[in-house]
Amino acid sequence: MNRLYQRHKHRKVTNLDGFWQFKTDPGQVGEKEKWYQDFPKDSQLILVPGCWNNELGLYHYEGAAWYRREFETEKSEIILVFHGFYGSIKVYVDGKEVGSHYGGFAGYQCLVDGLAPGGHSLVVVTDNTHNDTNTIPLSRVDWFHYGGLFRSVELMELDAAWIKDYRIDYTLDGLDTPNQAAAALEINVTVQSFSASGTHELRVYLDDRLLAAQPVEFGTGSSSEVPLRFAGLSVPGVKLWEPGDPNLYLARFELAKASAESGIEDVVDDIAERIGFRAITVRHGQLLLNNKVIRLKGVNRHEEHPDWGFAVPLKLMKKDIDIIKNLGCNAVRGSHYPNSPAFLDLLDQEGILFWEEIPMWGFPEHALEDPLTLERGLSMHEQMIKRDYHHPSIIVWGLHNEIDTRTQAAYKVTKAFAETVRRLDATRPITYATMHPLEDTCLSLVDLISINKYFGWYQGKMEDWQEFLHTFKAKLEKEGLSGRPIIVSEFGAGALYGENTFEEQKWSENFQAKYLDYTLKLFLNDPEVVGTYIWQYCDIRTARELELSRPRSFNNKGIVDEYRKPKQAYWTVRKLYTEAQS
Ligand code: ADA
Repeated sequence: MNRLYQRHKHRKVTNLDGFWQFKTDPGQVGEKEKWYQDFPKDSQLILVPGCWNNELGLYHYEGAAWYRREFETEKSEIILVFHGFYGSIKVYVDGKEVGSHYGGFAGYQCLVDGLAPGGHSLVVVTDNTHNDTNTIPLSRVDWFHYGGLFRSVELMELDAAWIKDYRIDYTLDGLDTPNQAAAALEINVTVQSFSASGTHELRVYLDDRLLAAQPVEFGTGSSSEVPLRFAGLSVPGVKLWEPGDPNLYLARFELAKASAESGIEDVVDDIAERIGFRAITVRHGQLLLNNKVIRLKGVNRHEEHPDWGFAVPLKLMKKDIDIIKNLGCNAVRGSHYPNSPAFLDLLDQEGILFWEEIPMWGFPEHALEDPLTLERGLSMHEQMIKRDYHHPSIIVWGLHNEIDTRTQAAYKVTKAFAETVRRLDATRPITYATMHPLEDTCLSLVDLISINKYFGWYQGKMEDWQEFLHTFKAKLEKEGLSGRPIIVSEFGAGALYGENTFEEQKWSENFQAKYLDYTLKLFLNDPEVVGTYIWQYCDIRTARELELSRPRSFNNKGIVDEYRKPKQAYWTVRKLYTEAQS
């Protein structure tokens, strides 16, 4: 299940999940041998959504792999939606290439036109190969490069015209008086005609109440796009979205044509988007939600499970949220890539604050200097914001994680990212997670300052955190940045589930619990630290590059293990987070 509410009543959507033909292509011969026309006879069946590395015998496979199935359409214009894959994708319908895309965590929508009604063949090749210079992510990451179509695939059939794009913006007034908030909405919509002509109407509903409507004139002949703007739509008495009371509204767009003969209206297309009204601001060193100071009590979560890879089932997503809420958290960082749309819907429903970022992890200077890195990073930010802009749970965009922010190259990339993200979304603060806080040259570019550090694990002792925070704040002051709120975006220690010792030795549950008890208390008592994200929620598989420093080939810093069994630290953190004020 990909979304948790009905997005279309009129537009026909068919789920293409299930068994597809599948063949890996380690020798990269598929294109030459035209597998998109003649799929190899010796293919196997594989389940979509899924990651091929979870199939027997394919654990280590990294490279290209081909998928094939058939579909039926009644319409000539369709969209094939690939909700998630790792790396790149190329799509072929009836043996012809119809689209390609790089970066699969935010999905890909492939518009195909001119199809004859009836059955068609669909072939895709997706490739999770990485390098050390310009793939995002690079080869060296601290998670597993699971390949494949790991989220649902859908077929959407379009009528003579469709709602191509929309964006709902709002400002809020009266936040400080209980139940008196009023929203002023501005809505932009683009509709496109393939073969429609004559007068149509575009209507906007909010929870089934008609909010506004505008006529749309499509010219005759070739495909045309019409932009529409609805401004100054006021909604009094809105119920705000916040943790503990996550009120949601359903905005719905409908494109209709009045039929001259019968006078009856034909709905041509429709789409719904769930929104929440809330304001997130940074002021005087604090983070404010709906004008009230909020502390982020969070965990870092990888959307991963050893049996499913990134194809985490909805039931497990819900269980993760239950475990995280039970921990006393109000925040999750989606380390280190855009999460599944279903998980974001769950966060909206459950009132959890989310940090979303692109998978740009650990880039060294030479990779930051590569022009393709910048181009791909910018495009990934655009894809992520376009897909997820309306989720009220998302309160911050993360530009990147642990790149070499001591360098000029990082400054250039961060500045370009910051400008693009702010242009696309002026409503949310931005940040990135730095591993070089004391030498970082990019901090002035973002609204929130986020630190990843592991004193007492990789270096020094846990007590070094105190001295470090002191020195870091002095640096911020010297650079004129002392008003910026600080988040500790990663801190933690590894523990093997079941390992308990009298000694305080690394990899034991008791050491991890002690570590988090000490560090979390320190941060929760620091007025300049507005948020903490423990590294990490659950144990995860790691990439081959890091296996030797990671027992079991897992990153074991989870406070629950990979099967979500709690370690001792879970209860330590639960006590501290539950007692701390939000
Ligand atoms: C980094 C990184 C995480 C993880 C962590 C660790 O901070 O951002 O993805 O690798 O270190 O466990 O060392």
